[in-house]
Amino acid sequence: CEPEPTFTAAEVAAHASMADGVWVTLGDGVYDVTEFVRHHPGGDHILAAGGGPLEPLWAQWQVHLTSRVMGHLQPLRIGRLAPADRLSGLYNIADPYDDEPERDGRLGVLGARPFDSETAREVLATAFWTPQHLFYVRNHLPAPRIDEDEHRLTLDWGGGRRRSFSVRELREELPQATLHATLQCTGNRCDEVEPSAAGGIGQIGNAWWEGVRVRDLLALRPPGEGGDGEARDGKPGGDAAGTLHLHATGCDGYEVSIPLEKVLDARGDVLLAHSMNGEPLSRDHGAPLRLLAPGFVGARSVKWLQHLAVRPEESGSVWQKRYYRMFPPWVRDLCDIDYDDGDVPPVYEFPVQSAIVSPAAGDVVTLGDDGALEARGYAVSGAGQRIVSVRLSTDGGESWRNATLLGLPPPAPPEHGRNWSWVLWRARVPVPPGAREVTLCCKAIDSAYNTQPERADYNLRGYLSNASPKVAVSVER
Ligand code: MTE
Ligand code: MO
Repeated sequence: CEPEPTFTAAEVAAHASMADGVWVTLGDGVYDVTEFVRHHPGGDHILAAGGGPLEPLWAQWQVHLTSRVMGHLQPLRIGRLAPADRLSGLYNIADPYDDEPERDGRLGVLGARPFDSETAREVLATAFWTPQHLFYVRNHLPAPRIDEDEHRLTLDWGGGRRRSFSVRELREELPQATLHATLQCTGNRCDEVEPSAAGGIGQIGNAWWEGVRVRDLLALRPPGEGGDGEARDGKPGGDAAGTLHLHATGCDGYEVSIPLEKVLDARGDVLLAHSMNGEPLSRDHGAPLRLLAPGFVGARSVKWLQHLAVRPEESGSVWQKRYYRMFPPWVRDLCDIDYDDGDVPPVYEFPVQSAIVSPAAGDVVTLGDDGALEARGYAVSGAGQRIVSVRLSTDGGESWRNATLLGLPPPAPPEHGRNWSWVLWRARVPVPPGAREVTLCCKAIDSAYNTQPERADYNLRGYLSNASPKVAVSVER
């Protein structure tokens, strides 16, 4: 076989744009990734590494760059890097995770780098407002540290209309709104659908958020030339379905989009939040600014918000295109997914959800004199409906008992369709006489009479896992 051509670091460095071609190195290999960059949703990040080593990117994105990516890279190898240049550029890679925030030891850690955790179990069914330091944290990348005096949020309406805002302006000069809303990760309870996934019932929390309504910000549109988000010839812009999208980008590089409709809807309640439960946002929860799209999966509520843009298509980011889409049950391997297929739509709203927080599976419970056990948990509608009832059964659904709903009434009851907070609930559930083992199950029902499925269909990432919860316990009398 032919000897591989050898390239110097300088030759590689001359290929750092789409015009000149995009070359990168990894170890001793030189790769021409021009076409990959053109077609891959994460291509921009690789383009940024163009003309140089891929290792720093690798260090930062370790979870996303797996052996599968290596598989994509191998066929693109065009030669080897000159031995003298092999370590240049690598010697001073800083550990991107060496400046993570301090975290409360009571968070249930699911992943360390990036940090992924569950709300502290002890507050899950007892605190209506989840304290910020005990509220689950889900990061995809290192947590950025932002100087809020310097930070500016840019808003791009399309068509060259742009404006930027300082954090102080957003906090002090624009009308403020308060939002009561549950935030829930797309993967809450994922282990019940895909047992290999790290998860439990704690990727959820509830808080009151303060900030500026994004629709109020959008209303400040400066004059401009028209453009993407613009009505043309009386026809609205937008994708095939005429939908416009709001792209949201965080300082960590994370980006997703949401349909603009949700933001423009006066009842959509999308907030640009700067505080949580009356405290400024902590670093882990997105300081100084984050998006809060209530009723939508947590993934849409972009933290460390840096840029908002109205566009006629969905964001092309990996998180928009490859994650947070609902894979059909027959897809068993990530390699089998055709992301452009209509069978893989993005996930926005969260369906009706509930969980039994106590007892936990495997607990030995002592019955009271009434022959009943005490259960506690949470329930939330997702679509903004009110939870009207949470029912529990210990006999496989033959008989049901209503739980007492412990929702903290806000100063004014939320309007129809704008109930974004969870309710906590408590119930005493009778146990069949003589039973030594019982399976407790529950089911939440919202004001539109949506409820939870008996069983969830399989999906590869365990997303939107909301089947009627079941907890098996032993009974002591
Ligand atoms: N925003 C940025 N910039 N980076 C992220 O990694 N994670 C998302 C979302 N916003 C994320 C982000 C996901 S998947 C979830 S579930 C929520 O933030 C979690 O918010 P929290 O960490 O404040 O609980
Ligand atoms: Mo998430």
